[in-house]
Amino acid sequence: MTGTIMITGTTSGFGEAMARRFVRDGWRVIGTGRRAERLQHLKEELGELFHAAAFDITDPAAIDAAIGALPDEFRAIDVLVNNAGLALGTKPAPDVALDDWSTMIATNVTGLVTITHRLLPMLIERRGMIVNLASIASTWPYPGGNVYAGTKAFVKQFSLGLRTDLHGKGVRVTSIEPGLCESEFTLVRTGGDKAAYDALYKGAHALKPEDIADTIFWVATQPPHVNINSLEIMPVSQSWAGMRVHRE
Ligand code: 8X3
Repeated sequence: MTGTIMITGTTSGFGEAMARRFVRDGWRVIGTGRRAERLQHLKEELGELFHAAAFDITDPAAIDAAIGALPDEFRAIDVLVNNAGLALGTKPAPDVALDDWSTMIATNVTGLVTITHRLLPMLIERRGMIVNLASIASTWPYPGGNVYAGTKAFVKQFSLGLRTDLHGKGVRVTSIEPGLCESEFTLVRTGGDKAAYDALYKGAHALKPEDIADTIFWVATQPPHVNINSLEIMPVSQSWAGMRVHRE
């Protein structure tokens, strides 16, 4: 089984690993992201099955232009993977700059919703599929998660809501909820602090982007009557913390 898949945010991490995974099995992949050179490198590596569509997910006109400019063989999209997203910082809410919150909402929520809305008619017509990258933070609060976790709770619930509204239309929708994974995501989150990055992953045997790419490949290649609603995935080393009580 193959088809055409659009994966947002393929310039690093999960998205880049997914582009490789799907091309390996003969899918046509439209990879998106802001960093055109990184997309160009992927294009050189992956060849004719990969189309680089450089745009900023927070710019609706750029989304429209990129979709309008797709080459003929990439125009019929079967699967949309909403992977583009970011976390900025792990400071407690009172210490976070409002701009950081706004940036996360613009990408993780507004950008995701905009491109989904744009492609929905085609995905319905083609009885296609939407895979949304949520997070363990969708469900489990942790200190410093604040707005990042809020955006991911939105993504999870939006996925379930979409699936409900698409009842009977043959469109599959999945929420993928990864935990600790070693990728550029954390370098962005720490503002490029390599020492904090190294400390977080030291001895943790975190998930790798390829683990998530393999999982999403499995989800997308289930028979058409099977819908994986949601999948939460952690490394073995990660689990839940207990409740806290503050005492006066
Ligand atoms: C982020 C997951 O475990 O790094 O979506 O907070 S975790």
